Amino acid sequence: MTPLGPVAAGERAHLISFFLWMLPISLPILIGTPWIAMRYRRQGGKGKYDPTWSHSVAAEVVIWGGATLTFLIVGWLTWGHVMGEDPYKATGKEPMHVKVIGSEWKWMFIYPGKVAAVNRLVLPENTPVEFDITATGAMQSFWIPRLAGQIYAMPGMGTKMNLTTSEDPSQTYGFNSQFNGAAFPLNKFEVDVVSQEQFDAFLQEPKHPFAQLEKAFKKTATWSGPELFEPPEKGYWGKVMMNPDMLSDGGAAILPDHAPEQKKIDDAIREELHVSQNQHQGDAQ
Ligand SMILES: [Cu+2]
Repeated sequence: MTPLGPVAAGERAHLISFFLWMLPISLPILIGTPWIAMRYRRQGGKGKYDPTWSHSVAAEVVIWGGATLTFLIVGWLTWGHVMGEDPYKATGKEPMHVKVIGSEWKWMFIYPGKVAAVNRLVLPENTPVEFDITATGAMQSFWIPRLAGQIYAMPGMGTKMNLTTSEDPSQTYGFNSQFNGAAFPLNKFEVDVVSQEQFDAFLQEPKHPFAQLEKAFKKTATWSGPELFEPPEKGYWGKVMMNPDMLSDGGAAILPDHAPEQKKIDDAIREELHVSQNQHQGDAQ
C-alpha cells in the first residue's frame, strides 16, 4: 500500500474510493443485521415480534434505491479507472521499452540493443516505461506491486504494461502472481530504480554472451546463474512470442527425480516453504 509510482498510486486511490463508496451498503448491513435480530427477537426484544411481516414500501425504496445509486457511482468510477489507467497507454512521452519473457520460473528482460538480464530489472528514475510481455511454457502473471500490474503473460501472445518509475531511486521487487507449479514461490525478481548515471553504468556492466543465456534458460527451472548478457538480435522477443517453444524445452526443465539440479530446486523450494526434510520424506512414503 506504499506506491512508488503514479500507476500504483492511482490503483491505491481507486481501491480506497471504492471501499468508501461501498460503506453506505456494507455498514447498514453489518450494523443493521444484528440490531434487527436483537430488537425484533421473539422474547425480550424492544420491537414487536411479528413473524408474518414481509413487506414495506419505504424499506424497498431505501434498499434498492441506495444499492442502485451506489452501483451507478461505483460503475462510473470503475469506467474512469479502467479507461484512465489502461496498461496499454503510455504514461509519458517516448517511454523506454523493455521486452519481458516469462518462463517457469524466471524472467528475462531485454533492453533492445543494450543488454539482456535475468531476474534483475534496473530502470532509471522518473521515467515512463513500456513493457512488452510474453511467456514460454506455463502462463505467468507479471506484477510489480509498488509500481504497477498485474498482467498475464501467455505463450504465443504479447501484451503490454506501462508505468512511470519512482521520482527518486528506490528498490522493490516483482513476481509472478499466477500459481503455476513447483517453483512458483521462487519466481521473483528484484527491481532497482536508479539515477540516470547509475543506469548508464548498469548498461556498461560486463556481460556474458547471449547464446549462453538462451541455452541455459531452456534447461533450468529456476535461475541462479549470472544476471547480465549481451542483447539478442533485433526482433528476438517477437520471434519468441510467435514461437515460444524456441525458448522452452516443453517442461523438460523439470528434471527427472534425483537429478542433482532438481534436488537443488527441491531444496530451495523446501527452504522457502519451511518444510522439513523429514516431513518431505514422510510424504513420499
Ligand atoms: Cu491470452
